[in-house]
Amino acid sequence: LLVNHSISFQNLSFFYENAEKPALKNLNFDIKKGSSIGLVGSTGAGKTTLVDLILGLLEPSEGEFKVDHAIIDEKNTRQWQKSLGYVPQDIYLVDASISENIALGIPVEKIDQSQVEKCAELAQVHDFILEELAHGYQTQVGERGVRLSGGQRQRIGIARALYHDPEVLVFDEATSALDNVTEKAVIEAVNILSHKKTIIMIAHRLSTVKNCDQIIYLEQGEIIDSGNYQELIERNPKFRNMAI
Ligand code: DGT
Ligand code: MG
Repeated sequence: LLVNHSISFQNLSFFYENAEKPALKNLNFDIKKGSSIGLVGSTGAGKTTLVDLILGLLEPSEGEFKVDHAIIDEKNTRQWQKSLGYVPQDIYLVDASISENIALGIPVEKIDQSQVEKCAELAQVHDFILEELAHGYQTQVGERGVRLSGGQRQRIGIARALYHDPEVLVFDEATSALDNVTEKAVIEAVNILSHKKTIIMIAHRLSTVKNCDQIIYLEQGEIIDSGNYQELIERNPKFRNMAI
């Protein structure tokens, strides 16, 4: 159970309470272990709702969400969540050191500092921590510490998701506050890991998902097209417009 971590959605729909329209409508697709998938679509298309289903925070209203052919339910949700690394749209920093924020939930004496720094390097935030923060990894952040910018917080969030070396990485607009050069470096670093990890990347910007094996294009809760970047650019005028 939950060994290969291949994900599948079968006739999946989701309705929020009291909503007139479904937030997701009859989705069918598979994500193979070790592949990278991009989810794109305009605001309100249903991207975060889909991520919340993958994370086991929401249950399908209709149809099925399966991992390795098993429906994710109360019995296996926690087991599934342990294999996930998630970077939300907004990163929450606790009042603690940078190291504690990256190794979130680990008691200070058990933090693997070399793993913290390795993950910070992949997330392109290691140099910033060493060069710009007075006490490096021991600098206090959060409400009572140093204030970090949106892009700095995002990179801490990415390092945090990498710390536990998860099988599956889920990025919800996780690089939206980064400049193009930094975003490209983060994505390249993450793609190096992707031969063994499954990567699910949500984005507004097409450049973020350009190198994904498969891109799913959502509009008003429905998949209106899917394929790799080149295929979609060639056949889908709406997708082409997003690229401009
Ligand atoms: P974004 O983050 O602005 O790019 O938009 P998405 O693609 O992440 O959209 P999402 O999944 O947040 O919303 C999809 C639809 O569901 C949209 O019509 C708003 C609606 N919706 C989202 N969250 C809730 C909620 O908690 N309650 C209700 N009633 N509707 C919600
Ligand atoms: Mg969203």
